[in-house]
Amino acid sequence: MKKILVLNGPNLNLLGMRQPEVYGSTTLAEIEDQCCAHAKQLGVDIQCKQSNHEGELIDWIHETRQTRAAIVLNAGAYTHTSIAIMDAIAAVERPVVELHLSNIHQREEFRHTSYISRVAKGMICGLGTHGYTLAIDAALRILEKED
Ligand code: CA2
Repeated sequence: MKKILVLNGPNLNLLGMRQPEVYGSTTLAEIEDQCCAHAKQLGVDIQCKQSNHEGELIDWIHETRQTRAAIVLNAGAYTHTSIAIMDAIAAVERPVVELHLSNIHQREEFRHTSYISRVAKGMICGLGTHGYTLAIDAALRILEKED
């Protein structure tokens, strides 16, 4: 069974509780439930994790060398700042699908730059929570093509 890690970065634990006009009213727990239900339909084994800490996210990316085949990643604001996460992704050589709820290109200038995009296979943004299931589909397609 294909294995996919769905990884969420800083402040995404607040989804549904603050700024619903930007990020919607769905909570992270609800998104994770949707991801699990979708994965079950596809016959994919997924694990969902969230951290507010850059080092912890990096440790989990490293662990995919032993445990996961692909990563769906919403790195939150670390998208725009973290060379360390970019380096971790490059080091583990696992396919990454980058994901954002909002359309980062329609927002402030500082959100237009993504370090993750430099090492991701592709990126989905601006489609809200639907983006997560789309990203799982994309990750699975990439893994199937690798076989
Ligand atoms: O659109 C996305 O998914 C982002 O990755 C979300 C990040 C933002 O820094 C990126 O530029 C785009 C922010 C996540 C913060 O989530 C919150 C949720 C509720 C209340 C406050 C923040």
